[in-house]
Amino acid sequence: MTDGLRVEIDGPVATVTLDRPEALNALTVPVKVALRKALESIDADHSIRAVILTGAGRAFCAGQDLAEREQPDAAPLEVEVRERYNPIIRALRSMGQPVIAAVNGVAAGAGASLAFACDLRIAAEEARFMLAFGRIGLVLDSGASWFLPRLVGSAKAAELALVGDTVDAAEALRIGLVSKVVPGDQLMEEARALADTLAGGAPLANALTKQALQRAMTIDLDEALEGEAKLQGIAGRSADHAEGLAAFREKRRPRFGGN
Ligand code: LHQ
Repeated sequence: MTDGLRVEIDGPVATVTLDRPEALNALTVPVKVALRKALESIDADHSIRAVILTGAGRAFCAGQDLAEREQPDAAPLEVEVRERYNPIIRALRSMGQPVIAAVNGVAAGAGASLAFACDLRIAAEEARFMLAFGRIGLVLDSGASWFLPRLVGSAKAAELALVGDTVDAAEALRIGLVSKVVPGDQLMEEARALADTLAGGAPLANALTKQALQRAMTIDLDEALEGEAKLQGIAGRSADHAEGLAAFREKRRPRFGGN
């Protein structure tokens, strides 16, 4: 627990909550440092098999804390992005566990980027996404320029990034930015049910699947086919694969041990 960030571990599921509701969970240096550390330590904890990222109060995350940027000792933007934001995005992508963004309210600027970097996104009816960068004379960062065209296609990405319209939850579902929209009071229950489903899967297979899906975004079909063969070799040698086969044979649910 750090000021501005809450991490709760309940069985195989870690819930990471951005927790500065008075500032719509805007990201300060201490929160960014704590978030990076939390993600790295979750990655190293093999008892955790799924992660939920959400926000306290009525927002998911309003992006960079703009008041902090007014401080005389604020790092140059380029340094802030390279040293504070980028490592968080890399941590979300490289951690073995699947990460669900439970988008409870507005996700603006780098807050939207955080949600984009997660493996799955479900949203409350009150959620909305704002590519707020342009409104303050900045460009997309924290991976938004990379994720957005891949999530919604280049035409819609250009519209969202350049026109800067707010995308409400229904539109986010329609364009494929989120995979489910639920009433706000059911969001965490839904996120937990999804996390439990993921946590019941084979951890190594989940981690390798995450890797394969990410690599597939930047390689051609031949490389993808070869990559799948290699990863299948690794998964195929795991105890979890043997357990999956045994469970099928014995007509029972598998109990994956994570090795
Ligand atoms: C905030 C913020 C906030 C501080 C609401 N900061 N206090 C940029 C620079 C550096 C490095 C790298 O990356 C980036 C990337 C970015 O993230 S750029 C984008 C930064 N974010 C924004 O431009 C969004 C700014 N916020 C808003 O436009 C609105 O607050 C939204 C549309 C999100 C919500 O509007 P409302 O529902 O009307 O709420 P509000 O504006 O009244 O905000 C409530 C409080 O939260 C308020 O404080 P107060 O003391 O007056 O109650 C806001 O000042 C505070 N807050 N966002 N980013």
